[in-house]
Amino acid sequence: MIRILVLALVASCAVASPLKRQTKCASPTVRRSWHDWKDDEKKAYIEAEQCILKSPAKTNKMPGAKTRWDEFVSLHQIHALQIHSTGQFLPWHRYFLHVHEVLLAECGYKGAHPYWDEPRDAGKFPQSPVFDTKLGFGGTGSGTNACVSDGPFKNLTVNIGPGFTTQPRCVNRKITNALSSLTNKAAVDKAIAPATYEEAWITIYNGPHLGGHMALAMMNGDSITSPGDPLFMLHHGFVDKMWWDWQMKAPEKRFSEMGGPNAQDPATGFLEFPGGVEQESAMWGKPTAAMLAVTPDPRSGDPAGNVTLSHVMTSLGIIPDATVGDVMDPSGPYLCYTYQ
Ligand SMILES: *[C@@H]1O[C@H](CO)[C@@H](O)[C@H](O)[C@H]1NC(C)=O
Ligand SMILES: *[C@@H]1O[C@H](CO)[C@@H](O)[C@H](O)[C@H]1NC(C)=O
Ligand SMILES: [Cu+2]
Repeated sequence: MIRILVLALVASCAVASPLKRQTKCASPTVRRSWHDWKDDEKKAYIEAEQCILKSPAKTNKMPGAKTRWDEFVSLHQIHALQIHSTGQFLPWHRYFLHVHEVLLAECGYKGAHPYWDEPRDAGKFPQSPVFDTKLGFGGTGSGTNACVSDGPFKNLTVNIGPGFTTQPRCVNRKITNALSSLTNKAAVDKAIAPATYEEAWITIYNGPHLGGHMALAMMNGDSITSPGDPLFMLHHGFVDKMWWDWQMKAPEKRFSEMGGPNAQDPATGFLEFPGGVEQESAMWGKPTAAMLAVTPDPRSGDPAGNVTLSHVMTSLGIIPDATVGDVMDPSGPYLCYTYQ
């Protein structure tokens, strides 16, 4: 039933969406590491990001969102307690990057989504081309708020966060190179070693995913609104690639293997923090009534407490909803990309 509703929604939205839902993936786009991009490719991507940051909000559903970028960050804020430390972690962030692809397309961008092959720079993050001030994201922030003060994203305002608040603040980050080895090849190999999805989402989550977040402290390392920093998209491109690399070790099985809880266990909350949901809320507050009013049921589409392929993911109207099944194989008709 849900499936039929989703398909109907897709059909009705197909004309408005810049990326139409296809029935076949004939020529997948290729996601490459930022290291391997040509200058003009980097320039086109950065300009599209700047465009999203400056475009006015469109859906008017996200509390506190003033720009298109804010709406995107708000989507993550609203879902924060069901997409971290849960089985939804990998499929939801894969869908989230697809929402980002659509926003890039709205700004005229025609290239592929990037990722950052972090193992190449582990142990020497500050030297990475990712932090270039012209063809990158600028470096570590400066001043008391660690505002990014060089490069294409200096002096830009994000209205979503910190935590569950909506207060204007600068794009900020703080690089701690000593932590960057947490994303090295040995760490990645370990993260993608487990035999089952139920183990692998946890080793990816706790391993290089958290390691990169700690080494970069994007938006004050805020678990709720870190996508405010455009660099998040390169880091999560890398996280998505780790899932893909794990899947590609046994594609016939792993493009349909799903599991893990669909909501945080209130007693545990975020795996990376002590205490449960209630105690952790001291760090970032609680979702406001306006946020709760648009927060989907974490079980949507699942028969019980674990994530299944029929789990429905929503972007609250930015793009049509999709199921976890839709995003399992990136080179399938819904996403149509591959990694190099
Ligand atoms: C930074 O942004 C503020 C507010 O948008 C603006 O008034 C100011 O001129 C900008 N500063 C620089 C150096 O661009
Ligand atoms: C969720 O998955 C775990 C691990 O396989 C299992 O033990 C548990 O019974 C499942 N819970 C539900 C409600 O299906
Ligand atoms: Cu996230």
